[in-house]
Amino acid sequence: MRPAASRVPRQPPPPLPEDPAGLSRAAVEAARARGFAAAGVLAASRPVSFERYRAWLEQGFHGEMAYLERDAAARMRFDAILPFTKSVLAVARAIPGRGPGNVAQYARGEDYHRVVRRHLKEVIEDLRPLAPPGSHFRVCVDTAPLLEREIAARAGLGFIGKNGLLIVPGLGSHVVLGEILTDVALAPTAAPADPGADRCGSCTACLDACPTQAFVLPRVLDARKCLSYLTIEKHTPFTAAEERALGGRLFGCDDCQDVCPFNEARGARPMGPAASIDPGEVLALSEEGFRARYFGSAVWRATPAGLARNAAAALRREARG
Ligand code: B12
Ligand code: SF4
Ligand code: SF4
Repeated sequence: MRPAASRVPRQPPPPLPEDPAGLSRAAVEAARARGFAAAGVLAASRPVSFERYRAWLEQGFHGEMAYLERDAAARMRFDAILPFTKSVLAVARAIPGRGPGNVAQYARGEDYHRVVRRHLKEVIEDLRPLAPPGSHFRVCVDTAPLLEREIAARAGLGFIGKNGLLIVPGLGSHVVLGEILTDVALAPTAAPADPGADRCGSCTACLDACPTQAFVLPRVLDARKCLSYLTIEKHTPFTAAEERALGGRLFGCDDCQDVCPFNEARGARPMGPAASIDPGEVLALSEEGFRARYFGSAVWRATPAGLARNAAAALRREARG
């Protein structure tokens, strides 16, 4: 496959802004005003966790997620996504709903990719009149070849817990991440002295609670064992052991977050909309029915066949009692 960079037109970079610090503050304020719980600016530089990423792939921990291997090298340089990238505005958005259910909390309600993208585009519209003429911006949410948790940690949004997730102090890990890449040189916001610092102390609750013991080490996940991977990203049939481990889940898993003490400030997040999918209804859905029901929801990613496989496994579990 051709590198993504060769498909991106190389426009000339814009002139330097007159007030990089003021523009950076405006970017963070705009993100806050558009509902992001945390925001920060990072100067675009080589990622520090790329070697870790490559080692993870070499172990085969990514399983069937071939796209992570295919576009691995693009994660080395932001220019593969936006030519002359100088700065990144990193944001975290709280997941609105909580409560039990067979669908992970981030996937309830409108697809977060759409929500984050929409609000980041509004942030760009807020910034454009303040930025030098000829500035370029690019919104990314989850699917671009970026190491999003590293970016968020280095931009000062929070730290990475032993469950591998970005934890925003005072809010917890139930956040989704997004970025605006720009060729404007914004002043970086205060960065943590050590973005990889361990703030979990002696706690190991997430590692102990994982139903499949998917963590090889703190922060190192064998995704092939993770129920989120099995229900969403794996497309081949389940083995008997995998099916047993699912425990009736239809989409994703929250166990390594539910036990985390940093998620205890729950007042910040109200109870959310319907949290469970009826497996019997899923099996009755045609492809058209799946589209009508799940287009615009994160559940769409599971595909009709994948969700039906998960539903059939949940029904077999119910039948076993
Ligand atoms: C592939 C993927 C998965 C895979 C693999 C998960 C994994 N841990 O890598 C599967 C399908 C299993 C998965 C599951 C989930 N995912 Co996911 N996933 C991704 C994706 C697309 C890529 C992740 C990746 O690159 N992994 C590769 C390996 C090497 O990562 P790693 O070993 O954890 O190391 C990284 C960090 O820990 C960090 N890091 C580690 N050490 C250090 C040290 C320093 C100094 C620094 C700076 C950084 C750093 O940098 C590394 C590279 O980024 C990202 C989006 C993105 N583009 O980044 C979302 C993302 C990580 N997922 C997300 C979510 C919400 C989930 C789930 C919670 C969903 C659910 N409820 O079912 C679960 C959580 C499982 C878990 N505990 O990790 C969110 C996480 C938000 C957050 N608070 O951090 C992301 C960021 C998507 C988004 N835009 O919001 N996911
Ligand atoms: S999402 Fe579930 S299966 Fe995956 S690591 Fe966390 S607790 Fe384990
Ligand atoms: S459960 Fe404990 S070890 Fe895991 S991320 Fe939270 S504080 Fe860290």
